[in-house]
Amino acid sequence: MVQERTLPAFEATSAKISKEVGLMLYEDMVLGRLFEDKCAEMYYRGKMFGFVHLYNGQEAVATGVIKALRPGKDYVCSTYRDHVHALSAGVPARQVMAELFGKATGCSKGRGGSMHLFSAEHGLLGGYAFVAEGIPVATGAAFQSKYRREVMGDQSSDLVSTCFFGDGACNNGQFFECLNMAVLWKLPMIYVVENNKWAIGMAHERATSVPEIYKKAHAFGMAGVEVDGMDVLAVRTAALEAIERARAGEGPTLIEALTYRFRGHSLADPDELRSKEEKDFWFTRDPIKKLAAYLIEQNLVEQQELKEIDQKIQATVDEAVEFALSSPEPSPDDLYRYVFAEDE
Ligand SMILES: Cc1ncc(C[n+]2csc(CCOP(=O)(O)OP(=O)(O)O)c2C)c(N)n1
Repeated sequence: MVQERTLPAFEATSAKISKEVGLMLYEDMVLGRLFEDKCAEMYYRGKMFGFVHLYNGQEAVATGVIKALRPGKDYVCSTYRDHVHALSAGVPARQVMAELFGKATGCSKGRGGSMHLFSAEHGLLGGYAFVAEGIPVATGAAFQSKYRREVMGDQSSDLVSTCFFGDGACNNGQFFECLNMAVLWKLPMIYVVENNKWAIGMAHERATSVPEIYKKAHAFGMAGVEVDGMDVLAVRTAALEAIERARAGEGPTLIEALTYRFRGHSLADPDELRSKEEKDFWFTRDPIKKLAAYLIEQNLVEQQELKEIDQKIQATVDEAVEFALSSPEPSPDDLYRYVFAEDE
């Protein structure tokens, strides 16, 4: 096991969250967790096809960043590990589940599946199967946002673009090219590296010359911060600062969130390469338990309220499965629909 990085210090009370915000963050993380636990069950029951990559353990990153954005306006761009980003962006659980089942009622009309969730309505620019593929897409979205305001005079164009990707993506050329352009043009862009220490079976330190990814931002003159990716309040605080910077026209930020996936790379991965010692270490940092403990300790909520949220979310997830199961398959007559943008 590689020596764990020392987490940056963060005082939770400095986030000054209200009960309402605390419960909103808790609910969103529980939705991500329970939704994906159900995905695993459905995958092994043969309801989903192809690869399915779960996000269990990393929920504080999606929730901390996306719930700080303006829902349905700002952009969210993901990878093949995209279910929870879609849920945090507001895509209804039933539409995400139906997409995983390949049904016509899915958010990508059953054409995308697990790795290609998309929703224009929710600002979700897509899940992408190629490593680092979303980085130029999100950077382009940030460029058009700025271009509309500054060149076309649309003052209402102040959208911020966020892009989530893994540590493995940071050794890809697109990452460096986009960082350069984003700083050069001061784009309203937030790059969120979810450093979960592994790229399938490749340990980050074995493949990377400077393992502290946030430092690479500094080479471009970009703000780069590291954050405890298992602490939703720390992530939210870093995200709010980055969003403010982006909207003020002061350019992009790179946030490196130190996190961990609780399951194998995909549901087809027996997860034999990571040591038990390492996994046990990270299980104790479960972001949902951490937030629950904080909310109770601060007397913001009672255990019973959290339990009721858990039950409500479980019902939402169960309903999503019912919806997906009873939804129709895409019709062969529609094979050529949605190929061009003007097709509705
Ligand atoms: C361009 C490209 N090369 C290789 C792959 C095969 N591949 C799929 S996932 C993955 C690991 C990526 O790891 P990371 O970026 O750290 O993200 P994580 O899976 O940890 O979320 C690789 C190499 C791919 N999908 N795309």
